[in-house]
Amino acid sequence: MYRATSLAVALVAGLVLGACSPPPPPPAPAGPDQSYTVRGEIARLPDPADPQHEIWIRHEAIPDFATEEGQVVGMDAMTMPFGLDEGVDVAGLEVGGKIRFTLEVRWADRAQPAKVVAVEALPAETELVFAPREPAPQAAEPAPAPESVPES
Ligand SMILES: [Cu+2]
Repeated sequence: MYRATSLAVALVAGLVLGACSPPPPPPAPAGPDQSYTVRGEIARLPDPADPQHEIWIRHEAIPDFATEEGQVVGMDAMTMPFGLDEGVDVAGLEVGGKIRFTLEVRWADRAQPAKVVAVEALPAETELVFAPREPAPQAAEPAPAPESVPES
């Protein structure tokens, strides 16, 4: 009888302890491989008909931009499309507007590895610098414009 009782006590204690222990944490959402804070100017707002939900931004250089292998190669200033996270409200944004944005890179997302996850409007008088990330080495000819999209 003593045995049975102690077993019951142990079981109850186990249940109580079990009830008090915190539930296992949910699997952590996978963080980005890299995250950058970049400034730029909106070149084109997302087209509601575009399933890719892309925003075009003329961005300043990103000197610490790294490849999938983690090699820092930098990115010059250019105009290019980025995926725009569904949670970002574009209501207050306009083409030509100056912004600071958070760019998250997830290389596993082959279709759209670089996504803008936050956008903050900057004052119109903000002076942005659309120069290459480093001064070009002494060149005989002027370097071509860094933009990937010619500006008209
Ligand atoms: Cu770029």
